[in-house]
Amino acid sequence: MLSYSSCMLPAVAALLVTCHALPECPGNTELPEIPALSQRDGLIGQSHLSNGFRGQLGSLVSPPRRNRLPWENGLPNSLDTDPRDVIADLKHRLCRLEGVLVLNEKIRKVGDKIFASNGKKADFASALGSCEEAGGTLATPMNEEENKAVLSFVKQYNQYAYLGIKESETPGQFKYINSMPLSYTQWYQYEPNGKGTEKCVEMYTDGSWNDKRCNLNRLIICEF
Ligand code: MMA
Ligand code: CA
Repeated sequence: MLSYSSCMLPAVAALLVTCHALPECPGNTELPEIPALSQRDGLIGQSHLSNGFRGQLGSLVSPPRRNRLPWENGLPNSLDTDPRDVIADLKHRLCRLEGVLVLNEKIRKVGDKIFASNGKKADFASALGSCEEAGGTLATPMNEEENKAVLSFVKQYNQYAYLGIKESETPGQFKYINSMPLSYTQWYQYEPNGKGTEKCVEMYTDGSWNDKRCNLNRLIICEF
């Protein structure tokens, strides 16, 4: 039998993929509200969602989209069968979950990235493994705003953290875990200085970076 998570994961994954093109959470004020059903009538038949996405939802919800009948207005969202309402309901529920996680300081959202920490410590390989097992990777700040978000976890747990950066075969040259060259750095003064002996990178409690041996215990911060 299919588990709840195996049923929901494709739909949620498809939803997240298309999230950037859809209205965001209320409270993120730069983005528009979800249009009322009546305003959306003109969209029938020209949905911007991919065929694959509609196909996935089609297997979960039926009948195909139609306008609500007058007596259906005001039904709880949980009884919606129109894919547009199903999507709006899923978005609403995701927004509420994210709100709880932000409020409880479990996650930081920066643009499309979500940073999270479980407050635990591990060596570099184990930390990376934990992040990947959860569907993410090690936190890899690529601009000042992301660096500050990662720093806020370092301060929250008062622990240095490993970043998703490693030394390349060329000593002193560092790259992202996916082998791409760094586009943003925040080295502490005179760092990196390990010259091939410190192949990982830790973040200090002021947000600056130090190349460091990979076998130490450092805070696990992931990005998703
Ligand atoms: C330690 C170690 C290095 C760092 C220096 C800075 C002595 O080595 O943390 O990675 O560059 O301190 O003084
Ligand atoms: Ca160093």
